[in-house]
Amino acid sequence: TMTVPTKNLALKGSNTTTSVDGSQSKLLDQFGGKWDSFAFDPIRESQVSRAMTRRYFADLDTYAESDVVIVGAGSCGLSTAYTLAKARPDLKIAIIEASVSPGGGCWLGGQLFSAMVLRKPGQKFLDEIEVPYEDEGNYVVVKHAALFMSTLMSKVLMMPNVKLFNATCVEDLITRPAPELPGGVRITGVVTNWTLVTLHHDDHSCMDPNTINAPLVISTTGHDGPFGAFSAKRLASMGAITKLGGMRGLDMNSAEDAIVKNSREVVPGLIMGGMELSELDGANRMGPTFGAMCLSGVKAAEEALSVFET
Ligand code: AHZ
Repeated sequence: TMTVPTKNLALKGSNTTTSVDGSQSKLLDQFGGKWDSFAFDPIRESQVSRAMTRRYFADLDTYAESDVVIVGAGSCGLSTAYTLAKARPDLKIAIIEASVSPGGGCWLGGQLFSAMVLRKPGQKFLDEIEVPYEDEGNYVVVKHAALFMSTLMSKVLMMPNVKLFNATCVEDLITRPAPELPGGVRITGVVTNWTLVTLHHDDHSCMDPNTINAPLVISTTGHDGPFGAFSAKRLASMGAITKLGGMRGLDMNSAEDAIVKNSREVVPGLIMGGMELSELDGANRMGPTFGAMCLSGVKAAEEALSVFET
């Protein structure tokens, strides 16, 4: 049972926590019963360093050849990761997120308000990840957008076949010539760097990147902005697509349907989802309704599943 600390906690010399129903907490017993004699297990600093570096570099080694790279850990990217990793626990999925904190624009609702709106049937994704909501008829409301994002993120991070590399930027795509295919190239992985390095290519020389090979890249980098629409813009600049459509104005009804329906493999080896698609296709934006981001993720994952089935 959860213990709610009362004023007793603040009483000097008190070693017990009283819950609302008056029962004594067992929590302190687990920590030795007395704060005066409390001590953590001893450690040498190098153990901490090695615990982190060994795992990080083992992960870099493991995921240098991935089955899928998801670029961007916003609401669409993480919905994609959840759906795909759950359906195919055998696939090795790397998520590359430029920001230190994953989640993209999904920590708050509209105009930085807390509540998050999803139009139906977006609530089915909330049911799947067990996020509670208020049912308002044609739409549902999650009491805090951060509840949605933190729940989704924790479910994805707990999956053994997923590794999130945050503070890491995709700064190019790996390509192979494919003259027989539309666009003439196949995407076969991503070029990465620590974001702090990416931000300083102009004032430092010789900071070459790293790479991840993967037969499938799923790009969900959001609409244009400091890092947004990365793959759409790069595909245009390398001539793999003829032009960028450019995101249109806000129209919730048409925008959400279009983003979900059009989440697809846009060039061989690269699936695109979420608001990045609006820049590619010239689709409307939807503003602060998030059902399309979840279901675009489901559609992108489904497209990925069909790639692995063929
Ligand atoms: O940091 C970016 C963010 O977390 C990350 N990202 C962008 N470029 C990257 C790169 N390498 C690695 N080159 C990169 N990571 O991608 C994430 C995109 O998340 P987002 O929340 O911006 O996009 P989304 O499509 O998942 O969700 C869009 C949410 C919006 S915007 C909108 C509107 O403006 O009308 N409405 C909704 C629902």
